[in-house]
Amino acid sequence: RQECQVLVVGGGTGGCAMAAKLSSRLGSDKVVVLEPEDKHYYQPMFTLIGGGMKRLDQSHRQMADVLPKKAKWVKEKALEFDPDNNTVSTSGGKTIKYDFLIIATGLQLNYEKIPGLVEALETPGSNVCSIYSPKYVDQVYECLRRTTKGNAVFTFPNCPIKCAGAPQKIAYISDHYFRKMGRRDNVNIIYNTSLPVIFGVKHYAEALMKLIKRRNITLNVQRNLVEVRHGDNIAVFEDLANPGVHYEETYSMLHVTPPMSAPDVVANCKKLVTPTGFVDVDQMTLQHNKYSNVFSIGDSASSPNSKTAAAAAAQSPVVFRNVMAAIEGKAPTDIYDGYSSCPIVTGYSSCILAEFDYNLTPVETFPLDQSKERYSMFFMKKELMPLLYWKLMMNGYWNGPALMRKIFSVLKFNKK
Ligand code: FAD
Ligand code: UQ1
Repeated sequence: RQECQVLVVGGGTGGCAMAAKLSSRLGSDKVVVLEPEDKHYYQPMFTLIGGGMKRLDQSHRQMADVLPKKAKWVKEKALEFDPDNNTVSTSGGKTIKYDFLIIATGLQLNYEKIPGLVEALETPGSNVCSIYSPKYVDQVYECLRRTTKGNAVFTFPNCPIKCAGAPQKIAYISDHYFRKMGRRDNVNIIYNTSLPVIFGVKHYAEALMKLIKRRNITLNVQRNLVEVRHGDNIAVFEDLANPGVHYEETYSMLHVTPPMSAPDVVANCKKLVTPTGFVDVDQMTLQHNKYSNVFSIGDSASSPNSKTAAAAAAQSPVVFRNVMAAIEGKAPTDIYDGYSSCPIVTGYSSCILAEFDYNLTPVETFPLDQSKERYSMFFMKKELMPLLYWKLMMNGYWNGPALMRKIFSVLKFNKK
């Protein structure tokens, strides 16, 4: 049995940022981080690894070096939450009692939900790949290199996912790759999405539709991958507008974005979650709707923002101030506006930087039209963001770009 003031479950993007902020304020050994993994991955780099622009070993650090020294790391998994008794039981047989709990367990990748997919991904020399897992991301560039003709098919599942732009980023990078290699005339690029539109924010969707047309990419909406027949190189899709109607697509290369959900241990704790399995928080304060000493940050929270590291960054000062208020016995007052951001990499030197809030209204940081493809935004995504992540965000110093945006607007660089 162990006790702590604040227990952070999950030492990924949101959990590590919260542990850094809170342990710095509260002092040594007040904060416990429960996290079973040895490595902390900077997942936004996976898209670039898929395109051969970065290596997998550049995307991770040792968890011990990333988690704050002032917090105590318990290298175990949360197995059961008991919010009525303020305890979490762990895979090592511990029961940790907390005053305040922050759930930052991210999303679970459910590759096994698509029949045939795991077998296809795990066949040596497979032409099926996925940027979403460190286990499969290296296969993406290998697939690109091997594909000389036929259909390169890209999928987007029928559920909320992290970085909803990533499934199309890898399609655009692939398009650019095949053009550079002089193979594009022989390779069809097919982007099959379960969504009814290419992107949820109209301002960027319009720019992306033009790009798709100009680059001759086939877009099929409301198509959900339901099976992979690896031996025949066939992917089976369901037409979500006509349930039960299936299409078979022959592929030379298949890039899969898997179904995702909150981790089972979280989703199974019915007291803590909404019917869809996400931690039931107030979308403004990120405090639990029933248990006032419980908060959630990042992908496992029920707040209806687009799930990204950028969103977790913008949530982090809100959760920090609201937890501090709760510790002082006060009601939470800080509010998260739903900010999220998605650098939509469109090739080997260009990027559209989408930024928006709960209303799906663009909230742009820079004094230029971010819906245009730009090298500056690509450089920021590829070279600056990793530094910002490791040096600032993981040490609790990055609260998202709101301050930067205000400075640009005070300097009258704003567009309006
Ligand atoms: P994570 O960072 O995933 O961390 C969750 C942690 O919880 C993990 O360390 C895990 O081991 C731990 N955990 C899980 N279950 C348990 C348990 N039972 N007990 C204890 N610990 C547990 N975001 C952007 O802002 N910009 C981008 O360009 C971008 N691109 C992306 C591209 C790809 C391919 C991917 C996969 C993601 C991308 N993201 C991007 C999204 C971003 O990485 C996530 O939104 C972010 O990491 C979410 O943070 P989190 O803390 O909620 O979860
Ligand atoms: C961001 O804050 C963030 O989290 C650290 C990302 O993930 C790596 C991003 O991709 C982006 C774009 C932001 C937002 C930052 C700026 C400067 C617009």
